[in-house]
Amino acid sequence: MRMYGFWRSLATYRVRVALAIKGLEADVVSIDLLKGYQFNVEYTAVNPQNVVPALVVDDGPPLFQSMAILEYLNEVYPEPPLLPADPRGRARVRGLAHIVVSDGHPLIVPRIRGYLEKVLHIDEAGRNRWLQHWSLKALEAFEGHLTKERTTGRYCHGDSVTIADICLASQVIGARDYFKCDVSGVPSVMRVFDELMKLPAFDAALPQKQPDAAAH
Ligand SMILES: N[C@@H](CCC(=O)N[C@@H](CS)C(=O)NCC(=O)O)C(=O)O
Repeated sequence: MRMYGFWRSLATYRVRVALAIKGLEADVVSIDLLKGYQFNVEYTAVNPQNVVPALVVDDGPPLFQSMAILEYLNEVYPEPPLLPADPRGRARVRGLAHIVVSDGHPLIVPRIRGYLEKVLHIDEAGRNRWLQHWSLKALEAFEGHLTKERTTGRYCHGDSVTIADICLASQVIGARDYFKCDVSGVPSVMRVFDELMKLPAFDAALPQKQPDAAAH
């Protein structure tokens, strides 16, 4: 396998964790988002959306969108499962995951930050308010589910790691480490996050532990 990604990318983090949980290795091609290399013509041929990650698994076109990649990996490499066995459980886990992947994360990606700065001319303080606000909103929604639903366990859904945990971890890294949000208001989220960080797959995948982080 070959993964196009970037150390700081939260969507890439999600795929790194899933690969590690499944015991898979991929050669990594680093696409430097800070230098705008996602817009290079070579990378546009890989992913016309100009975002990472993309995963090459065979002779066909690369897989794209982290959620779709996680689902693919889970289907082709079923052990250990990243989704519950029951339809209702799967719906909950996917719902939690989409709080991050569909609603929270899209508001803080580089192209949105660039638009706020260069097109709307919002100053740095205003942009930081935006990033913190939307990062926390997603975590607060997660918190609401984790505290009120009895299927919450050691992790987001029971005592097995699921796709929801992978997405939650990526969102916490963005909120806490990148945008310096005060995460004291989401204690259940942070309890699960701390549990996840005890697992090598989550810890080894952390952005600052990637080889391409060294150059920055
Ligand atoms: N929904 C996509 C998001 C992909 C995405 O936006 N990736 C970011 C890095 S985390 C990126 O490459 N951004 C480039 C840009 O915004 O210009 C996924 O989950 O794969």
